[in-house]
Amino acid sequence: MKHPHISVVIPCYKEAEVIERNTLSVHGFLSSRFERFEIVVVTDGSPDGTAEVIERMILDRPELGLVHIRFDTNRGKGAAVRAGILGSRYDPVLFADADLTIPIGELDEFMSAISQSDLAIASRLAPGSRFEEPAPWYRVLMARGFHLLQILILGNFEFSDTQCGFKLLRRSAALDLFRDLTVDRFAFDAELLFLARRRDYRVAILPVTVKRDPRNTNVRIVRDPLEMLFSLLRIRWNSLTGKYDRSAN
Ligand SMILES: Nc1nc2c(ncn2[C@@H]2O[C@H](COP(=O)(O)OP(=O)(O)O)[C@@H](O)[C@H]2O)c(=O)[nH]1
Ligand SMILES: [Mg+2]
Repeated sequence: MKHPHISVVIPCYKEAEVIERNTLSVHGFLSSRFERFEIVVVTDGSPDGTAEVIERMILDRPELGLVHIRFDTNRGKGAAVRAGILGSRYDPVLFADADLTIPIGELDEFMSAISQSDLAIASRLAPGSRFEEPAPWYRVLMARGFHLLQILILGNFEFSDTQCGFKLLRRSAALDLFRDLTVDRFAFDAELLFLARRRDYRVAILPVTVKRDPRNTNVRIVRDPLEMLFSLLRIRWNSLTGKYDRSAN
């Protein structure tokens, strides 16, 4: 039996080469598992024509029902995912990286997990995760370093891999959390999980298969870690100054 519905948000920056193929494969998978679904692609001024590829797909293949949220200038992955989630329709909501380094087939396990939790997040460090090819040593170092900073600054002992781009959320939790997120770039996942824990959401951590990523990353190895450190400090500051307290509604 098929699941009733889902929204899938895909942030895209410099993905012109892979986005058509990958969107089609996500579409094929969702068609086999869900009665209704939408794929929300969010672009923000990629210099390689990513947005134009999506626009052409929408014209050539209207039956795919792609939704394109398009910004003209770069805002960052966090801002893109936030816009996609807040602009989506269905419950639950998945956000997934455009390069499909976590294959969309993993969603089956996540759908089972979400029946018992509010968020189901992929962790490359969870027992049972498999790498098709080992990650480069400097990325492993960056990931470990980022977790250490999160322990020190946010007291996050629980989530060792906050950054994996494959997270499924119940719609109510997604709206409640994303409405209050402030980080526009890569550290938004750390803010999401910090807030999820603070608000006592149930988070399932799932192992995944990690595919080889054949192309270059958007992560810059000096600038982004620095920027992410400042984001963590800002999250701590926001928390101390009551910015994450729920507004009365
Ligand atoms: N819209 C948008 N998407 C982004 C941005 N930066 C990264 N992404 C997307 O976020 C996902 C992860 O980025 P990627 O470069 O693959 O990072 P990595 O997998 O950690 O090396 C991919 O789908 C990217 O296209 C951005 O500034 N804007
Ligand atoms: Mg990637």
